[in-house]
Amino acid sequence: MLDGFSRVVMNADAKAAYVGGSDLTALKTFISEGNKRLDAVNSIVSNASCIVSDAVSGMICENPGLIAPGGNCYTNRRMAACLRDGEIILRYISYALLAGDASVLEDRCLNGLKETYIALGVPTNSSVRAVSIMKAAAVAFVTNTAPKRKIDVSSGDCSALSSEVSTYCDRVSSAIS
Ligand SMILES: CCC1=C(C)/C(=C/C2=NC(=C\c3[nH]c(/C=C4\NC(=O)[C@H](C)[C@H]4CC)c(C)c3CCC(=O)O)/C(CCC(=O)O)=C2C)NC1=O
Repeated sequence: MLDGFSRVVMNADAKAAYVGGSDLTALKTFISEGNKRLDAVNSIVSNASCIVSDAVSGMICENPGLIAPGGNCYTNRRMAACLRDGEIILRYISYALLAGDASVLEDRCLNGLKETYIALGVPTNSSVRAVSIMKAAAVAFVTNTAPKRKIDVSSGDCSALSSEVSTYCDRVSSAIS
């Protein structure tokens, strides 16, 4: 598992080079914008169950066959497994956003997930849809534009963080597609 700093060290070491130039500039920004990043993570995790349940119910509303006999969310056990998977995925996305690096998400969550889903008959298109709803919600929380859940935080430009969290969500979708 890497973070923004260890990633720079690993890349530099691979080239037997000193850390410098644009890498140091990027890390300076990582530090100076650190509080913003912590607020962004906090905004997602303190609304996590709302984000997950909204995404899963949206996915089901669009495709009610999922909760009919034969559907992959049919029975409480599978419904619970689906909600739990949503929580797991969002949790790893939040770790990646905190670390400023996708490796924790890749290594501990996405590695082998597609194969697991195929083996269990979990429909990947529906999972991708749930992730896309979580993405829209995560972006709204990072930019503090979720209409009914605005938090009291000093305002600033969070466009870089919102696109960063979007790339982690996109990474999940492409890993299971
Ligand atoms: C470390 C990270 C980690 C991940 C990511 C993980 C995923 C994961 N999801 C599973 C099952 C599952 N996942 C789902 C999810 C869904 N079904 C749908 O129709 C929806 C599209 C979707 C929810 C959005 C369901 C229903 C099952 C149970 C399938 C079954 O047993 O028939 C299983 C099989 C074992 C189990 O049922 O607990 C694993 C390993 N486990 C982990 O430890």
